[in-house]
Amino acid sequence: MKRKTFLRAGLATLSIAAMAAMSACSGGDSGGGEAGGSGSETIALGFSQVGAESGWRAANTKDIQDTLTEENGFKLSFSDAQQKQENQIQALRSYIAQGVDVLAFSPVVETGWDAVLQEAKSANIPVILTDRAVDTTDDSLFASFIGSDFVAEGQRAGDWVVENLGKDLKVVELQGTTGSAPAIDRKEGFGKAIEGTDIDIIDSQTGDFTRAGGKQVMEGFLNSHDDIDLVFAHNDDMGLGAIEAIEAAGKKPGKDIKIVTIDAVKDGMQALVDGKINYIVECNPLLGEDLAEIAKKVVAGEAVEKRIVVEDAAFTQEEAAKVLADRTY
Ligand code: GYE
Repeated sequence: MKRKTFLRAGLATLSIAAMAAMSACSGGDSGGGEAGGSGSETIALGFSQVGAESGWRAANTKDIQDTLTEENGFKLSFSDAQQKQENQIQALRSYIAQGVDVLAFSPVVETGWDAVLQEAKSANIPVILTDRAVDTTDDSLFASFIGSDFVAEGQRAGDWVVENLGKDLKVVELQGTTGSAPAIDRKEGFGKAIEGTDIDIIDSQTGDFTRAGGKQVMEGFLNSHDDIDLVFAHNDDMGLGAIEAIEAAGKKPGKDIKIVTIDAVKDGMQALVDGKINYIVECNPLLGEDLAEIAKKVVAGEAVEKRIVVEDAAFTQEEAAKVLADRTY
């Protein structure tokens, strides 16, 4: 996949990973099969997914399931938490009880993970975070975090607005899930970009990263404000919901009200090409390959990068038209 920068290697990771490697080799609890050609044991990996809230999430799930296969040396247990933290904690606890070799999850919100992460650590099961960060003071509770820089994504969206749409605008913001890393960070990044301009966020509410949520919140915004210049949506799906609301109100999305979103999934890119969205910052959902690589390393007791930042692109309407046909998700 498109590459990234490696920030720092975690020393704490090595000790957890080394213990995990020992238990993976000695225990018969990992499925026991030989990974094709490599001669190593199959790795039992328990993955707790956020949910199925967006096109991005569907692409992310498919990529993880297509990559962590038996041929690739994995026995994947996968569960969908329906955007509820308690479901994720329950799934992680059940994987710990099963004695998987490694845990991976995309945390729905940032806080509240210390207890379950501590339980994983006590069971010598390393944890890999994918996509979203956790807010913890103890870095030894996870081995590695693979995902995009969400602050940079928000800032890139804001920079484009400042440079291309002018410095005096009234903006409504469709936020992602309250308390989630992408919602917190994209808001912060966009805020930085518009600092010192007359671009004002006149209203901001969560649409929970869903199309239905985006539509509903946008209907409310349109009822209470008649001077909206721009919608900043934290993902494509909420932007697509906003398009429906704007059209239903008899206005033209992309013209009467401009729209900037983040993700660049196929439906979003199509709306960009159709002129209904004005700019999209990409968030790459294809994290499976990195997850497989890091999981193999931690289970083998090798040191891994503590933070892997996935690289993202960004698209104008003209740029989207050139790549749309080749977009696989
Ligand atoms: O942007 C959104 C999804 O965490 C980066 O979650 C992910 C976000 C993505 O629901 O579409």
